[in-house]
Amino acid sequence: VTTRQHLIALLEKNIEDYISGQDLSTKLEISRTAVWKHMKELEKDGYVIEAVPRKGYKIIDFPTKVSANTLQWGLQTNWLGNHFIHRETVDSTQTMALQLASTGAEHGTVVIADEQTAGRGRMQRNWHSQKEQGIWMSLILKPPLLPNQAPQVTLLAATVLADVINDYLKIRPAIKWPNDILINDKKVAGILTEMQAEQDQIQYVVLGIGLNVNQTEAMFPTEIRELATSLKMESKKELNRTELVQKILKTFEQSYERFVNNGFTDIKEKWESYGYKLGESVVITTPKKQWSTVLEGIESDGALRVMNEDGTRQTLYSAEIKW
Ligand code: BTX
Repeated sequence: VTTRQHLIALLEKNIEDYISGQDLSTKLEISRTAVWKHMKELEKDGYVIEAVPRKGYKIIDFPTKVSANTLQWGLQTNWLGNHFIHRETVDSTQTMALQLASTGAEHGTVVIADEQTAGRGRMQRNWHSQKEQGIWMSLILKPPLLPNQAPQVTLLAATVLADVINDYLKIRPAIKWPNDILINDKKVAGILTEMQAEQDQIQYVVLGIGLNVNQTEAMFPTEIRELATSLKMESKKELNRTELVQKILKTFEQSYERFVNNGFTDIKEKWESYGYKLGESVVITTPKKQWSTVLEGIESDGALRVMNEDGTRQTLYSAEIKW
């Protein structure tokens, strides 16, 4: 814990009251001038601090601006986000994280940006990442898994996002196979997993999460206006991105640890409880044929399980689905 983090913790604990410069100086073991300098730094990060002679200091308002500091204060994780890299603008947090991972960035490193100029989706598609309106972040993970288990990390991330939205906004989202998060049939988040592996071991996974938070409809480009939504559009509430990132990381860390210790069963069950159109009939197209089938669930390797009209079961690793 740095002095700054300690200071913030003390101020937050005393939110109703002033805490004197002397008190802070004793508890932090720094001079009163140093306390004052720290306050000036906090103000630069967007904290509004009131200083009253003979009473002391008090936080009046918290930053809305996201920074590595604000993200770390109040973060309740053990290892995820211990190393935070925040940029106002990048081409893609995914590209940056892959670069960092290839040069040895540690497990749990989080790269996050206010804006991406070339956000990426799957298969060279692009991901629209409006400045300061969403969460655009990539997690560097080194899971003790075989390369063919990597899709499980994507499914895990989808359940985490769904849980956070469900708990925080009391809106139950759906997970559309393989990895879209939908609210009222519109896409609110996407997940992109990329990895580096040797034959029998994953070296690292870079898990990209794009979550639309405070966009209004007009902020989306016309091509995606019909299919995209944001948490604000669905909940009618402006949301604090820092708080949301912290909730996602906390929930992710807990879920990831359960997964590593106990395996995939719980996640599979949870995924299926959010699964979009499970039990319903859809039309599937593969390069060879097109047919109508019922979605049943997922397999532990992330494949989609369907039940055909003739009663046969089938697992699909990739398919074009008409929803
Ligand atoms: P995807 O290929 O499933 O989705 C991409 C498609 O979704 C696009 O072709 C477009 O139709 C639609 N789309 C684009 N932007 C948005 C948006 N903001 N909201 C809803 N729909 C949209 C999903 O790929 C994976 C996206 C991962 C994004 C994260 S952000 C942090 C990290 N960095 C990075 O470059 N990518 C990941």
